[in-house]
Amino acid sequence: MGPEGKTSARQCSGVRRVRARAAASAAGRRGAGRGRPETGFTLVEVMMAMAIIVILMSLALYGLNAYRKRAYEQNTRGLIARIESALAAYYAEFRAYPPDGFDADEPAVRTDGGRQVPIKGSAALVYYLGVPQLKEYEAGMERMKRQVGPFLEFTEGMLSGQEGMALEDRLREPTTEIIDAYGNPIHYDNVARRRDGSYRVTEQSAPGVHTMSGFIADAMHGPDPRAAGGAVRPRNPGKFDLWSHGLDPRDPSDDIGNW
Ligand SMILES: [Ca+2]
Ligand SMILES: [Ca+2]
Repeated sequence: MGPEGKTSARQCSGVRRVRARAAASAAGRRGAGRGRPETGFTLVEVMMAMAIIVILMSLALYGLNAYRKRAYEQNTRGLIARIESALAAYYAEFRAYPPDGFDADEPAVRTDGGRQVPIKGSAALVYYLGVPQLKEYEAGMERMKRQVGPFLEFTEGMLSGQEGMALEDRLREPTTEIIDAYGNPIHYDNVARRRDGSYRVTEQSAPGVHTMSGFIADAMHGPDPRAAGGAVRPRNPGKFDLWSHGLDPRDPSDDIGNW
């Protein structure tokens, strides 16, 4: 036998081995097919897939909640910044910030529409910033009046009131308050300095003290964030304090103020 014959014999035996392996493999598959179906999932596989779906869904929900929480907070910070700008424009005209209705020596009263109604807190701001005001001034020997404002262009979503209530009706109502992104009233305290050196500061821990409509319930209302050790101190002495009770009205740690 020559070298060619040897090669041929090796090739033949190689082919036989391949065929034998293929046959064994086919038999194995048939054997497996008899044990359980080839398609479908085991209970463990289904449970694992469901667990993964639950984990992904809870992660998405957590992300959405965190996003909404941030959006509400930013919205409320933006609202407070807008009120601050409007108060600066009011100050430029009157050389004082609007009265808040808490200080006996500086009453806050609405005089439009033939009614004289006391107002307080952010309800006072709705009037002084959202409704044109008359400014008295002297021109030579004469006392003149001119209309100034509104200093803040309110939208329905910024004000309390019933669903569908028009903006003009909200602005006309003396109990209408400015509401934060959480639907609760913004707090306003004019903390101007009196001649005797004291500040016009009022603790706003009880809802009846500072809201006109009382729609925020006692149980839902937190302490004045400026109160500490039995005393309440102005955060912006000589100016004004503005704040929201944030996501949790009872927890002072998430309050949002202009300080
Ligand atoms: Ca005050
Ligand atoms: Ca809070």
